[in-house]
Amino acid sequence: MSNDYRKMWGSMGLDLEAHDQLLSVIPPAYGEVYLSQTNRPAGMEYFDFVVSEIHGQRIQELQEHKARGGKVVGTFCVFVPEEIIRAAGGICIGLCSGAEIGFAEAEKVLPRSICPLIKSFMGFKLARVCPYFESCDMVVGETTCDGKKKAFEILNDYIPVHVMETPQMKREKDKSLWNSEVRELMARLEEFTGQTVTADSLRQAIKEVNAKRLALLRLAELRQKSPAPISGKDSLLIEQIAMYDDVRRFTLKVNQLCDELEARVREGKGVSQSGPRIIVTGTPMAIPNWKVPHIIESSGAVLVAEELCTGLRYFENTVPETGEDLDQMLDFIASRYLDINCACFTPNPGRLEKLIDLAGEYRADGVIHCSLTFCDPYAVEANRVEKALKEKGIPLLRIETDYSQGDAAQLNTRIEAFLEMIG
Ligand code: BJ8
Repeated sequence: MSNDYRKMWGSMGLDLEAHDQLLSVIPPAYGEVYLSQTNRPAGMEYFDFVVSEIHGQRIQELQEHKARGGKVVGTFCVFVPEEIIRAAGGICIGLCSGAEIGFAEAEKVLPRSICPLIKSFMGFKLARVCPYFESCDMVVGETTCDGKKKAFEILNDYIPVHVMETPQMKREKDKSLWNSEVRELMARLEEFTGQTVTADSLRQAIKEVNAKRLALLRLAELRQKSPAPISGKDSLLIEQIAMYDDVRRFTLKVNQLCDELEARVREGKGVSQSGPRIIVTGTPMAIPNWKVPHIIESSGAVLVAEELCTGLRYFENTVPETGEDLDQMLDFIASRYLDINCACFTPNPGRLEKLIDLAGEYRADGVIHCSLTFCDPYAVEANRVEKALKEKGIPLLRIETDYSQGDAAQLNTRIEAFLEMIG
């Protein structure tokens, strides 16, 4: 890191010793997974810098925003409308929850057998190791899966949590419920930040967040080319950084990278020419969870798309910019978010249709369904995914994993066998 941030971390109440441990694991892991890649686009330099400053520059920006009276709002799900947080003057941070550090603390308040993503967010808060979490003034949660919904009750003992009731189905009455939840969130944020959301502030926020999503979509679509001009690991990293970086700067950097990738496509340059093209689908892969993509690409395949919430589900839809007044904009926002194909919905045919379309558009040779251990919605829905893909003749491998490296060798063997099978 370019500066010494210890004073800042100390003033935020971080457990500096535990935090040192966390920071000491990132550079070697990043070096092995990312910096060892060859032929990377020059535009990745910005994203490497963001990781090198992971608890530095961006945290300083958040602290400066707070010093000016602004609020920072943490989220754990792509269902939380970031446009509204921005329009109310807040900064929205997708909290990562992708590492095991803090599990021992988390297990004091949670069962051991719970999804690692939930254990991770509780652990980060209780162990005071995440400066993003410590920068947050409130968290907006949701009632997507049972584990998260109940964990938010506990988290509320440590930080104010507003929970949005996300419907489990997509009928008209569910849409009405969601519309009212979106409006309630706006009222709660206005009260919390002291800023009224106006038609102008919301319109501006919609435009900025749309621009970010469109830049990510542009990047994704470039990966339909063969050879793909960028690795899946690099793309995933960018999708992970999208959750917390400054929106305008991030959008600019992704678009600059895409300009470079377009030139690579014209020159026929890219990653692996001959390896199988793989789509990964399932539960989110929060930073620094790169285990499965690293195994896939180290085995000679190229990851061409992520049907994940740290992937296409986050940016494939935008909010129409034609809303004439606040009310219509809120309706458009509600409807855009309800289109997300999370396995917490029943039934969830949109995800299956999307996967089949993606396999064609990205010329995928196979799909890897990857769910976190103890995640019932995705583990059960894997059956529907398998059935739908089988009917279309698309090969699928199902895996379940957590944040440890304990199963890496076994996953490696299974993934290599799958890749060999699909040729
Ligand atoms: S929209 S996928 S981000 S809920 S992995 S905590 S589901 S037990 S993360 Fe998710 Fe929103 Fe859906 Fe996306 Fe529960 Fe499963 Fe854990 Fe999960």
